[in-house]
Amino acid sequence: MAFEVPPLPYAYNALEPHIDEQTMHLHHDKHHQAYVDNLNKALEKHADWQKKPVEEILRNINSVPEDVRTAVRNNAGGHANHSMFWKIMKPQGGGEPKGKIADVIKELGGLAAFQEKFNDAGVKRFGSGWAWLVRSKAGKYEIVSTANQDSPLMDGNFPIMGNDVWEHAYYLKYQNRRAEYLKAWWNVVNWDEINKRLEEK
Ligand code: MN3
Repeated sequence: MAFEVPPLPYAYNALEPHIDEQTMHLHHDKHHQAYVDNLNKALEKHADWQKKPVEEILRNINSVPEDVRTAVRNNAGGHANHSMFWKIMKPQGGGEPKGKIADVIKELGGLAAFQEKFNDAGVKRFGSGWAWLVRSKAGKYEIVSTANQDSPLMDGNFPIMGNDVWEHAYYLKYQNRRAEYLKAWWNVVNWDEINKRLEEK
C-alpha cells in the first residue's frame, strides 16, 4: 500500500478569509501530493520501509538506507507535517483554548505570550520550515522551529501543533507578510484536534 494524501477534512474555501481557496488547492493537491509521490518513489526499492507508518520512518530516519535517506527525510517529513496540518485547522476555529492544551498554554505563560513566542519562531525561521509546539523526550512542552520539512519526530520530540511557514503556505494572499499570516492563522486553529494529539505518544 503506497502512501496517500488524506482528503481535506473541510472544503477548500472553508478557511477563508484567513487562508484562501487557491492556496489550499495548490498546497493540498500539488505540494502535499508531490511529497507523497516522491516518498513512494524513494521507497520503490525498499519494500520493508514502505510498510511502516510515516511517523516510524521519521523516528528512525538514521536507519533509512543511505541512498534514499535525504529524499525520505524531505518527503516523509513533508507528508507527516502536512497530514497533521490539515487536521489541526478548521473553519470557525481559534478562540480560547480548552481542555489540556489550555493547561499547557497556561504553563507557557498564557495565550498571548504563547502566540507571540510561536509566531516569533515562525518569523525567525530563515527560508522555509515550520514553527512547532512539541513535547520533548523528557515530557517538557517547548516551542521550536525546524528547517525545510524536517519533523520534530527526527529529534525525538512529538509534534503537538505546527504551522507551515514555507512561502507556498501564504504567498498568494500575504505575499512577503509572513508575520500577518502567522497572526491570522490562529483564527483557524482546531483546539479539539490538538487536544487529541496531546493524548498521543
Ligand atoms: Mn506546505
